[in-house]
Amino acid sequence: MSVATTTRYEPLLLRHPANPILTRKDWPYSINSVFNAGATLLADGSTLLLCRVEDRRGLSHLCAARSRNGEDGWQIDSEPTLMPSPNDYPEEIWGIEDPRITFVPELQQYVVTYTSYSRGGPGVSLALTKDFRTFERYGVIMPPDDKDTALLPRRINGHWALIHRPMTTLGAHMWISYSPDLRHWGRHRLMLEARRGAWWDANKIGLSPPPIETSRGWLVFYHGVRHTPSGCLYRLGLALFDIANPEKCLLRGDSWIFGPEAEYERLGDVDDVVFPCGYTMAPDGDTINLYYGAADCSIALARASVRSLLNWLDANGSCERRQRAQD
Ligand code: BMA
Repeated sequence: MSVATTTRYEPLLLRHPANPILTRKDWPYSINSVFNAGATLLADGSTLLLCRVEDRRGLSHLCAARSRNGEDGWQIDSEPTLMPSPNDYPEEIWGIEDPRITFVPELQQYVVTYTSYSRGGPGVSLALTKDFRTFERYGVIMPPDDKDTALLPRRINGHWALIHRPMTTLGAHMWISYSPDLRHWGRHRLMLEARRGAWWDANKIGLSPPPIETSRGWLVFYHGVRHTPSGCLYRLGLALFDIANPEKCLLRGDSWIFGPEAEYERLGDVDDVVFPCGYTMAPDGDTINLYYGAADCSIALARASVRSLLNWLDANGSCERRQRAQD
């Protein structure tokens, strides 16, 4: 049985020495903070981050930053790239947050899913773009309370598949839903449950970046939220899902693989948060750049090898059925 006591601690994610790579000081206009960015490679090989920017009222919008190497030399849009539009989309009255980007070859467009925040709580909105300059908004696709979403890059059995995290009386678990047209969603299935009790991922989990397609299945980073007397602790875990049937969990690690340790992760507007919303894949097909919000204040970068992540899951993961039995 794989238990944490027999798990050798290996740093699977390596922090970039220049972290944090983007802070409010880099911004061309006055903001409070920048964090939780979606990420993608553009056609010319450069990296685009769609950053969550919180203004000095406390409301968030999205702003694009582009870099040739994904590490430095960021060109940041001189004004917000996607602002909340509460007149047309009242669900955005308190801002838009935490985007995830999926390039969809069938549509030849990027699909951005993001949190729209209003009196009803956080909901899920979707927009399409070709260039991150103009967007076609589909509006709210999952009503509140729901967040932490990403679209899979291709249809599964003829339907689009969306991972999301509705809050229900059962708790905050990851679900997957299907759609013929990206607007109408159904066939909702529970995908991964938060554990209970003392576990690091008890009670509340959510998808982090979009799933990574590998030869072994969909590799998923998810965040777990531990409630402590001094606040919440956001850490990252790993799971693997069947490629043809993504609601089927093949492996799930017991321990977290990344948590707040560096000062910029431990101290900020919200202490002790690492919150990735995007990754890019290097030309070697194995190295990923994981972009994460640190303490709701800045954007940081960590590198990982997909092969090492899968090896770690083989050594430290177990199947979902056994997880539930342990609960
Ligand atoms: C989550 C989201 C994230 C945020 C985190 C810590 O619920 O709102 O945007 O980074 O809390 O505050």
